[in-house]
Amino acid sequence: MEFITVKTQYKKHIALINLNRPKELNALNLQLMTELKDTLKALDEDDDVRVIILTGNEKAFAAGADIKQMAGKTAIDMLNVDQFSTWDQIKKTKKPLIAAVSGFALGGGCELAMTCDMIVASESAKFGQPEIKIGVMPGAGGTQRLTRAIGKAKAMELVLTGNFISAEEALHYGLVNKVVPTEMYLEAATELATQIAQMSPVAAKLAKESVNRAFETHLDEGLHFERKNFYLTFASEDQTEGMKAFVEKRKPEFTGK
Ligand code: CO8
Repeated sequence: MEFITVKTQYKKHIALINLNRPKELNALNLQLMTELKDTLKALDEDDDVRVIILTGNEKAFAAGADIKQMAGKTAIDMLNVDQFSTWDQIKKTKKPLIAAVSGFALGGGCELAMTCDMIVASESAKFGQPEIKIGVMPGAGGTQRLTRAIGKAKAMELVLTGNFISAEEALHYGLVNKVVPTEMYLEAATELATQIAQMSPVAAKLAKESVNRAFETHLDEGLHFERKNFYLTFASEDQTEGMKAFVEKRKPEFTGK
């Protein structure tokens, strides 16, 4: 792979993916996105991996889709390339996916962070949807996920002005889970991942799916969906182990079965 690096066992049960086009501020070209999609699919199928962290570098998580690659394209070129099937596949990742963001998370970069389940940000992180400044608009979920995350007023402002918000503002608006000093953002994401990696992987997948359903359906259907997944956890050895361990006053040993 040319544009990402992967550590499958970065820490116990935790995989780390690094976007790695530093000179271009990790601009998301088609090849990078395909590499990312394939990697996430492989990690999703790897039983030793329970949580995935996606990060860039200190200066940039990703400064957006690759403008140079898109500059000469027509609408039909864009339609034929169908890059969004790649994004759709990334959205299907079943395991918890944490974005560790420092520096720029702009345009497609902000959209990619929002496609993850949680965002841990360094205090130098900057989020924005600046597509309007180059005559287009968000296309990989920015108008939808940003609006759901931070509300209509602020999302509209960011999408229509292209202004960036700081990590602290992103925290205030509920876009990110926490903000930490820049030298600690990966460590903080790893701490969060470590906590989740100790839980039942079966329950984590079903719970993630259920939380995401809250954004895709109305309440009754969401509650129904949640109930089915709750019942399903009782088909796992992890449920037996988790409850037995509680009764026996010991730490559970989850296996993902
Ligand atoms: N695409 C391609 N190259 C980029 C991008 C980008 N998005 N961002 C930065 N680069 C390149 C620069 O061209 C420059 O390259 P070179 O050294 O060859 O000139 C290098 O990265 C460093 O960038 P700068 O010199 O500009 O660095 P600064 O620190 O001065 O500025 C900024 C940093 C503010 C982030 C600035 O680079 C910038 O404004 N970048 C563009 C941000 C942007 O508009 N993003 C949105 C892109 S459109 C988009 O994401 C649409 C998503 C739609 C769906 C997704 C489909 C895949």
